[in-house]
Amino acid sequence: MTIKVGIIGAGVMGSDHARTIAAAVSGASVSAVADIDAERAQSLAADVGAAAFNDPLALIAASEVDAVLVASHDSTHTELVLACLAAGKPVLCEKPLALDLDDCASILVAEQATGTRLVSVGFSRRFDPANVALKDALIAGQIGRPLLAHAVHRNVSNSPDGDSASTVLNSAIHECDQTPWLFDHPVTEVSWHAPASTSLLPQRQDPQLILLRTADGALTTVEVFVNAVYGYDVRLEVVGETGTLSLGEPALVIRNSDLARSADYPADWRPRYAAAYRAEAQAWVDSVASGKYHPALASAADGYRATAVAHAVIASMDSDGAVTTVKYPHADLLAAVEGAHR
Ligand code: ISE
Repeated sequence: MTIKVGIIGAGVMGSDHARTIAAAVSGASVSAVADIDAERAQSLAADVGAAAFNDPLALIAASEVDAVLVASHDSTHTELVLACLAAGKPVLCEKPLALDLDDCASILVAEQATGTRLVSVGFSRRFDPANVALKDALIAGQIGRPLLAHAVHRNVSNSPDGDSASTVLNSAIHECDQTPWLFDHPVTEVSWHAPASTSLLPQRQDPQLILLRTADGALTTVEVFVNAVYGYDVRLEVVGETGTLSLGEPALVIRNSDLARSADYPADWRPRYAAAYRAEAQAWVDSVASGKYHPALASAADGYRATAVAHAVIASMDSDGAVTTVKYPHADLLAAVEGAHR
């Protein structure tokens, strides 16, 4: 059985996912590509042997599409995920699930109405081999009880037209998901802080420092710096009662030459997370084929929670860094959805 995947969005991530699924995921093919830019859709579709669509809703409805991967602009996610649910088709939506909490809730309601679990969210770090090994070591008790973590998230340059809130909703959203995933406790309280800001990205605060407290009391510091220039650099260290765990440096080659020791950084996230994207797509395709939700995939409820944390961070940003409680206003809905899927 081959799952025919339709990809919406032929930009950086849509193209990467399409090529990964076409070349490296078993049991799947890319049957359709849609983009508002017809040429871009045509060119990616030709590369992966798919049909090109201009209208994403037509792609969702198409008989040659069994499952949909949404990698279009963040602001389009809600409408497209809801259309997939209305069509009864499984959907893997890039993060964030939606920019607004009510939109996330409307997705949860629509998914609940289908009586099955059709929505997955592209929190790919859950599939990164290093992140997974770190979490396994934590669960195995290798450093005792975790007390705090330091996360660093630096891009070379990213969405130059975005504002400070978009840094949180588009980039730090990874740590908004990674932190509760790692500690297995929800984020309860946050604060946002502004160091001196780079002159290279004048319309937004860059870098930002975010503190996330989880219900177990652990505190995570997150530096998110979207115009760090020198390389794509993501780090994580967890400090426990008896030791620390950190991600290894991702460089595969260390160069010794000219009296120097050096290694290359990737220019963006694609090389750093290639294995994670492949494993995530494989898990998703397997879950679609088997009709059984893969436990490592982030669910719509996970997507909801990450957006809730991001909004608390933005509320702190808007109130000079005040410590802000994270609100999960649709708690009953979350409980109902998760209870039904247990
Ligand atoms: C991008 O969408 C990603 O998912 C990357 O992992 C992240 O580093 C980047 O900041 C986001 O814009």
